[in-house]
Amino acid sequence: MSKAFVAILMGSDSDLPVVEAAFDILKKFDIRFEAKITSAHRTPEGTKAYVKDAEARGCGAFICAAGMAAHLAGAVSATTLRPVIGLPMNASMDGLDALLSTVQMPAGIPVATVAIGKAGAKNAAYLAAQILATADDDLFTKLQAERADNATAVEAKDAALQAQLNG
Ligand code: RP5
Repeated sequence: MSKAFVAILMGSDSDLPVVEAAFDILKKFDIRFEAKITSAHRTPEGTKAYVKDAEARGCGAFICAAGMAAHLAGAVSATTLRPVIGLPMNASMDGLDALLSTVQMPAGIPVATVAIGKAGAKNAAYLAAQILATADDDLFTKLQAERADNATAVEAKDAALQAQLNG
């Protein structure tokens, strides 16, 4: 089990079905995580208090999922020096509103923004894992092994395709 933990914040329970894809990746790598529904707009004080507390308890990276005028990741980044990963949700406008709200941060307050939707949720978890792995050799080795397995799986699929095409 990893030492540092990942804090996953989401603006609404309506984000949960997509955010759960991040839970699965973190579980796969035995990374401790917390998840919390909290909003930059609806519960601004609670969001700030949680981030400060999580930081003090050893949070190594924050993942912030929000849709529409998505300010959660930016608000969290304004509150902490820990890395913040922004996950745009498709709550309206195919998620483009959330993508731009999350990615277009002013200089000095960074948010590492991943793709809209489930691929983004998975990549948010992978990126958080890679951040934690800078100080965790066991985790680094697990990530390396998974990359190798992925490459092997793609090569096997290609071999099957070539066999099908060439008889
Ligand atoms: C955002 O507004 C949330 O992150 C969610 O994606 C979107 C809609 O929220 P609900 O109206 O479904 O609670 O703050």
